[in-house]
Amino acid sequence: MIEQTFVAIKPDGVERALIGKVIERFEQRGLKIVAMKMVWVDRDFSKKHYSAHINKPFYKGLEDFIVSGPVVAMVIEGVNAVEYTRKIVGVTIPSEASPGTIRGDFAHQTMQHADEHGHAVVNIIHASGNKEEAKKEIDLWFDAKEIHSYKTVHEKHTF
Ligand code: FUP
Repeated sequence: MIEQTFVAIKPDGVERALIGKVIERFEQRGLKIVAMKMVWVDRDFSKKHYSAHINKPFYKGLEDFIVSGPVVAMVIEGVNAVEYTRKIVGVTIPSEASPGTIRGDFAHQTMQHADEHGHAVVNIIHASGNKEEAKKEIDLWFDAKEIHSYKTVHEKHTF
């Protein structure tokens, strides 16, 4: 099943100059980037994106973090793209993310450390958790005209 999912390289990933390395992880797996832009979101937008978390104790720190610098937003397309993208990203808390995943290779923070310092878990990247979230987030971040339909060289030459 060809799906589209939403990914954003968060301010820590952008500031650490990991944009290229993160994008490479998706490209090397054969997933296709069909939309991409750099956006510096404001607090209103953060509340829309993280609407499910607004009433949670960690929301304030999460909002402070996501508005602290620009993010690179993408729509990624491929077979089972929602699930594979989450696999490539790794679990939420870097200290628990497996080596080989983006969070497991480029971050190491624990939830306890973040809580003790009153800030969000800094984990490089966001990826939609399921198909419904992917649709909601793609619609929130991108206009339909910003999402492109094209064939990769593999599609052109092998099908
Ligand atoms: P994920 O789906 O992996 O992005 O994680 P969640 O939707 O559960 O959480 C959204 C963001 O909130 C995560 F990137 C990390 C952050 N968070 C905290 O900072 N503290 C918490 O206790 C839980 C989540």
